[in-house]
Amino acid sequence: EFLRIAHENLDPVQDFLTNYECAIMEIETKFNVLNARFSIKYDGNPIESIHTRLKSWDSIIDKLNRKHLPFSLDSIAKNIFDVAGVRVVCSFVDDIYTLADCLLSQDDIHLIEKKDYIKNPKENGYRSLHLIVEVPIFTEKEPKNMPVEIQLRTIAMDFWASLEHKMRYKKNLNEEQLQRLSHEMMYCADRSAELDDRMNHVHEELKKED
Ligand code: 0O2
Repeated sequence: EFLRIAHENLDPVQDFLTNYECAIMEIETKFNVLNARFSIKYDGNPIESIHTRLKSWDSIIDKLNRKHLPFSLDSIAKNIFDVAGVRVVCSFVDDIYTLADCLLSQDDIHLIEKKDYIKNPKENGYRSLHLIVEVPIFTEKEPKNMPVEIQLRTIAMDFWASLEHKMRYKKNLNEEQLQRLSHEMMYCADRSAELDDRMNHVHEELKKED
């Protein structure tokens, strides 16, 4: 409650959240630069689209609640790593790893955590490469290292995740529907992974012919 009021009345929260917005801009620019570089080198853009989001204040509070963490800006800074979120959607699986490697090799990027749900999909079939990185932002006072959650996925993985997200938030599904649809989504995840692999191979072969 204290923080809800703070959010409405005081500058520090605004100031705090703006730092995350700046970190999003830094990361988005890095991907745009990589996309532009790759497009001259390899004839074709590896990135289909980039989506960014600043976690809503309500979701931040919910997450603190869920994790039984203290309510303070300090606690958010120390414990919540997905306040800044960048999602990068590619056509081909190989491009995901190339982009991730290029980003992580940059001097100002520090990897905090990597979760490879492509090599190790979640039980429900979810696939994406998740990185939590720290990037410096240069404020009027001093540089600050800010965490950003990056999700890299193919178009097919993104398509699947948005439908699964819809299903997850449909609260009035009965047990039978939920089981049946989850099973169906598992099937779709397998088929779409196979499609991604096969398209990736075709793309690889075409690149060799260039
Ligand atoms: P939103 O609205 O996307 O931000 P934690 O972040 O600590 O709560 P965890 O499991 O450590 O949880 O994080 P993880 O696995 O890296 O996943 C976090 C985000 O990945 C989620 O954010 C989703 O965006 C996405 N994600 C992970 N698993 C699934 C899944 O099974 N289905 C779909 N559709 N998306 C998934 P949030 O917090 O859910 O929300």
